[in-house]
Amino acid sequence: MRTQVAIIGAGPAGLTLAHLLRQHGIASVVLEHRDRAYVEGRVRAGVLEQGTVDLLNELGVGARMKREGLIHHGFYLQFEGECHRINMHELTGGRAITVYGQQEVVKDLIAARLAQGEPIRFEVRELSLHGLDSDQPKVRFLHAGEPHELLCDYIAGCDGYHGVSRATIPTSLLNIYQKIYPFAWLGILAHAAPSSDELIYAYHERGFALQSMRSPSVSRLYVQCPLDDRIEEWSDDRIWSELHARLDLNDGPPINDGPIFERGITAFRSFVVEPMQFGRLFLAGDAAHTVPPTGAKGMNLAIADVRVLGAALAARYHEGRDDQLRAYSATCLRRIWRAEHFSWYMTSMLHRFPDNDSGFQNQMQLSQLRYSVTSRAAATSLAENYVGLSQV
Ligand code: RFL
Ligand code: PHB
Repeated sequence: MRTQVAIIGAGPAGLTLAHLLRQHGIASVVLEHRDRAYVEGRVRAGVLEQGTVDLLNELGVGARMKREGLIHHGFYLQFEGECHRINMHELTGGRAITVYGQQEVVKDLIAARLAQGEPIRFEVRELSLHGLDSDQPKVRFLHAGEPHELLCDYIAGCDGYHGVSRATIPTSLLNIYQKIYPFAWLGILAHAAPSSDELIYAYHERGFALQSMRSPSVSRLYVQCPLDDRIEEWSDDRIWSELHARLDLNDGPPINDGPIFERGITAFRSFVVEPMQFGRLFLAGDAAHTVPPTGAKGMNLAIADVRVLGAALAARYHEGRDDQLRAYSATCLRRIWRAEHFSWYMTSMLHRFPDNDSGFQNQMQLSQLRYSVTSRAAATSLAENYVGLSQV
């Protein structure tokens, strides 16, 4: 078997890259460890930056997103018993975000790829990468129990934080930066109408909480919880009472309860690997970097990486130039470090830190929150990072 670009992983990064390459007439094969239903059912991100929405539309996969996605022009910061709106639209010259579930994006990308008759191999096993520093790299894997070898020119490692691509690069060649946070998020999906038409990020003495949504009848809600909590320790009653305690205000509508149909606990990690390339292997998305979800940047960064990679590969195949491929890592890392900072900053401002004995940290957070909602300069900085910067 031979292709031009072997893509490891059918998450947002790998699938978007496959569509970008096809647009440039470049052949690729997507190899995915899980089955289709698992990949399409994995509940994660919900906030798409304008740049992500524009790219999905350019690729011709945006029709359902246009119909079902919710366009938000602002979000709320809630603290000290009051809710304050950050008017992103006004502060950023008309930009907005779209609330549309990551698994819906993934479903749309898979359906369009299969309708084009292009290959995605699900349920590949024991995948390994070879000859990365030669000009004929290969991918070996098992599919339906049979061994296969895929020859290619380049490999895109889009296999997420736990994938094999990054692990194949000799660690002595990589700089790794990381920060672990001392808390997690418990996230749910519930059949309940969101009580607010925009997202609410709440700083509360019991811990952070977030009200987001997937549709006018489905709420996506998160509460900060201890790092080692297990999901079985959280009954439905406990989840709702914690959400009410942190999100309800005296003078506003309480959040709406409803049947919970999805729940999970997510640990927080800031992680960057540098460079994002080894020979003919290019890393993209969570394979190369992760952010805590507070800034809603992970999927947007994954898609921003493959936009750069797709253009660099097109320049290589159609103009014989490899300058963009050589600059790939440095180009992406500018945006990645900006998003790392913003995600760390939002996380630090909005959560309760367990080792906060003196209360000094709380005072810093409250002061920063008050500044964010009273100074136009501070609000603009927050808003332009949240909607996504076009220049980094
Ligand atoms: P993914 O989505 O992890 O996809 C990687 C794919 O590779 C497959 N794979 C392999 N395939 C073959 N062989 C192997 N050896 C393989 N190992 C793994 C996996 O099965 C998988 O299908 O990575 P990608 O494409 O880089 O996308 C990254 C995003 O998924 C991630 O950054 C976001 O979900 C982060 N995130 C958010 N991002 C946003 O932009 N906005 C948000 O609002 C947002 N909220 C969130 C989030 C992540 C969360 N969790 C659960 C981590 C909220 C949460 C709760
Ligand atoms: C979500 O809707 O899942 C979501 C929204 C905002 C975030 C993180 C997750 O910051």
